[in-house]
Amino acid sequence: MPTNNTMTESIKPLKTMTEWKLLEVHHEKIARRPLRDFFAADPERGEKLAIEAAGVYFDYSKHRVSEETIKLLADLAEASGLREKIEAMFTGEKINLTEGRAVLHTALRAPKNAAVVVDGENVVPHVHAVLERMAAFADKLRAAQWKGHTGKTIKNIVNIGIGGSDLGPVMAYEALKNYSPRWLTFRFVSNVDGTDFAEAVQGLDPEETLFIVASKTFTTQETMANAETARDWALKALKDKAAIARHFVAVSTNAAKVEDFGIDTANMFGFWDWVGGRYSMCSAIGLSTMIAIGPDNFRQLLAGAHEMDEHYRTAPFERNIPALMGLLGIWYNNFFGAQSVAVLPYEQYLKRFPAYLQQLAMESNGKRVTLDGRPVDYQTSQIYWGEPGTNGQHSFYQLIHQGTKLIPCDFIAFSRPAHKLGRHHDLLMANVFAQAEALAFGKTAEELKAEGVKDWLIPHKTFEGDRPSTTILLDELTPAALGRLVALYEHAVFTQGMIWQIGPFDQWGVELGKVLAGRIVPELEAKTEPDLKHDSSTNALIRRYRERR
Ligand code: G6Q
Repeated sequence: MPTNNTMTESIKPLKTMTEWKLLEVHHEKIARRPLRDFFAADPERGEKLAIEAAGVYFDYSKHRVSEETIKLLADLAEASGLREKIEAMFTGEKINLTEGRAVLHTALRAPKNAAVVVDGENVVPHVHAVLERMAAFADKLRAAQWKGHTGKTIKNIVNIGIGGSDLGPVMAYEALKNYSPRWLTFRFVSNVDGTDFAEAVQGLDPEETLFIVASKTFTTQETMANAETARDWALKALKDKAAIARHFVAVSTNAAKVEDFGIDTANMFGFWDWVGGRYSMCSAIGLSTMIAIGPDNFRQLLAGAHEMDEHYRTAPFERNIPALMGLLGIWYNNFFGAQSVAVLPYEQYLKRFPAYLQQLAMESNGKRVTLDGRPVDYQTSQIYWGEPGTNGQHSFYQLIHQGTKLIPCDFIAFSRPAHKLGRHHDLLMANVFAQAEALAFGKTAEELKAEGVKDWLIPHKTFEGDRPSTTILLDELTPAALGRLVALYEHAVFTQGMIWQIGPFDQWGVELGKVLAGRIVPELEAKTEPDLKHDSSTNALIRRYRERR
């Protein structure tokens, strides 16, 4: 294991830390105190337990916490070396220990005059050089000046990528669709299931279609299969290999593989090993986003993220939005035993935000050993899930209100609508405020009785309340606002990983399945009956598939 690293400096096992034990004692004391009580005791709680920074209003007053809880959580963060670890990340220390890499998604949105040194080199000028090349390319496309092989204007952009090379770009495109010129069509292909490709190119004219092959490694099975199918699809119509140069560009760190595929490296946009897949939407992986919203708006997105980065790096933990978001997650996950977090955007354009967040949080913190290899004796990442409001209210909210599970919620909303349409926005916002209110304060048997509800119905109609939630309010869903939100969650995830003493930047857990699939492919494709050596279940499934396909 690497030594002399801020990540491995002698930190005591989490549960033996004084700060942890104090939180356990404190939890015993306040866990059963109703939120109604907290609010009655302090008429200003709703304003006191809220932070406004980096363009985000973060109301955490409807959490089962006192000011002392926040202090104790902040103490835990300090004692865990979070301050030093944030600095280590921002300054390019190789904190991704198991892969020996720096972790510098923050450098992707650093201003031009900043300096972040990795292996003796300032990476910021490289970041800006790529951004400028991306901008020149995006401008050309947006000005209808990028022509296909037969001279027709490119109107369709198909991004091929998976995981980190897909979820961020899809989410950002959907979130900021309203900023894109509608004569350009954007589609995204990720799944190796042929349905994904077939549907993505439905109705598209190959002469007007450009593929972005987005893959950090340029070896990912799904992406390469889709890219090859795309090449066949394009060449079938264009009938000339020279067409590839006008219809394919690549985003990758692997120039050799890009060249092997047949893409001119002049049409390749690079990034670096210090950008993790799920942290890459601010890098060239965001090329589709930049084409959709334009270079200036893309820079706004980066500026918004940078604003949140600076807030995270400098604000004291008790007033630090990402740190608090992470710590509140720990409070419920590790002290109340809550297993999940519901992310509920009251903005239809954020419909893919929960899916994006699932990878960010669960691939980062879904780990069972500490950085120095000890099995953890506490819970790590929560399960993230969610759907936009108000739709979810007519489906799974029942369980959050009256079920047996404790599910802390993140409500995300905007003061100004993307579309001013009659009363729609007031109705939407009334719902988000009402849900947080209902979850927190519920409805008591006495209140129901006073309303004349029959005795036998009272248990069914009672809402216990004390369901915690955060309300995250921004002014408007702009590119900058999206950047702020993304950085907020990235840093909340980092905060938790650091407290849990795990490594948030690797993903060894996705490897085994890939290796096994690689072994099974030739067994499925074999002309003669293969000699299967799996367990009896896998053998039988393979045989049945071969017989019936
Ligand atoms: C993300 C993961 C993973 C990765 C994909 C795609 O953090 O590493 O989701 O982004 O496996 O990888 P490539 O970009 O190399 O194709």
